[in-house]
Amino acid sequence: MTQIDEVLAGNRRAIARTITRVERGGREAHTVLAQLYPQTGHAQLIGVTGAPGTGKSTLVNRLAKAYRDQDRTVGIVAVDPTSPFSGGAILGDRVRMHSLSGDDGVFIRSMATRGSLGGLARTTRDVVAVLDAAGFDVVFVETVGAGQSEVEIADAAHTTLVVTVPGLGDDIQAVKAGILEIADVFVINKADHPNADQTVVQLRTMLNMDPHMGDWRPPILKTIATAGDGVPELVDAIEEHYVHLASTGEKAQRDRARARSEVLDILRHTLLSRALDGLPQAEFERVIDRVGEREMDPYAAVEKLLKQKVA
Ligand SMILES: Nc1nc2c(ncn2[C@@H]2O[C@H](COP(=O)(O)OP(=O)(O)OP(=O)(O)O)[C@@H](O)[C@H]2O)c(=O)[nH]1
Ligand SMILES: [Mg+2]
Repeated sequence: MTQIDEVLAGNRRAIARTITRVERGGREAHTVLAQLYPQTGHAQLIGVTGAPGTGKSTLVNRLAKAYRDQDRTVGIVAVDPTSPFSGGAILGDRVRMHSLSGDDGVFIRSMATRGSLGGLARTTRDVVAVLDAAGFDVVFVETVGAGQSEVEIADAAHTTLVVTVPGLGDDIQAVKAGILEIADVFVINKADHPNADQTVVQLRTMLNMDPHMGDWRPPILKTIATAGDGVPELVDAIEEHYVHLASTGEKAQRDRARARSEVLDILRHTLLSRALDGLPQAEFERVIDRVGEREMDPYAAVEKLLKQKVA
């Protein structure tokens, strides 16, 4: 059996090794993906994003258990996490009885490689593709909602959960980061803290003012991830959104949009690396210096670099 066959058969060691190969990027990663890609497209992809410490991992642990209770297998990709996945250990006893660790139906992978070769969003998608091909029914991608790549990652999901906590500050930040637009479901976690209801009202007001709202109105749900409160309702909301996507044809649209942005993304990286390939670093730095000194404008610099490349 080749390693690819073993991945398709769900062999955990093969999956782990293949993810490592994919993360390294380059030609070898491309070969792996070429073989796996035809087998992807079956997993339900759920993005979970939000400010640091809002309880995303705790929530994903809970959601994963809920899906396991439905006999669905779960892959989890945590991008650049500051707090590790517990595998269920920090959760209550009731849950610990069937914690995630040791469950063959769950595969957890943390990606600490910020600024990886092909870009974080690129690598994350490839890792998700491995888990998809390996047959996991549901794949969660947890990202700290801050920058463009996080938005891109969330964009690649069927359903994106935006997690906030009670308090106005975070909500304003969420809006600033452009995260409001990507939310299919809002989660106000840590609803055991005061002002949760107030936050719901504030968020609803903001949503009602949003002119871009389509025919899906993102629900706002309160959860206490540590206790599991609100998690069944959250699962229902995710499933409702997934059914909505399928029944309105939006799923096909999103899948196509995802294919387009993937191809454009790879094209961009490929063109850039071709343009820089074989160009001496010193030469590149010299041009940058001249732009810095205002001896050359940045457009002229690019023309010069491209010409040097041809010469
Ligand atoms: N009071 C309370 N604490 C919570 C709740 N959910 C999570 N926490 C706690 O908040 C802390 C952060 O939780 P994580 O799940 O690691 O949060 P995260 O968003 O994944 O954090 P990063 O990955 O570091 O951005 C932990 O100490 C959790 O136990 C909740 O509903 N209520
Ligand atoms: Mg986390």
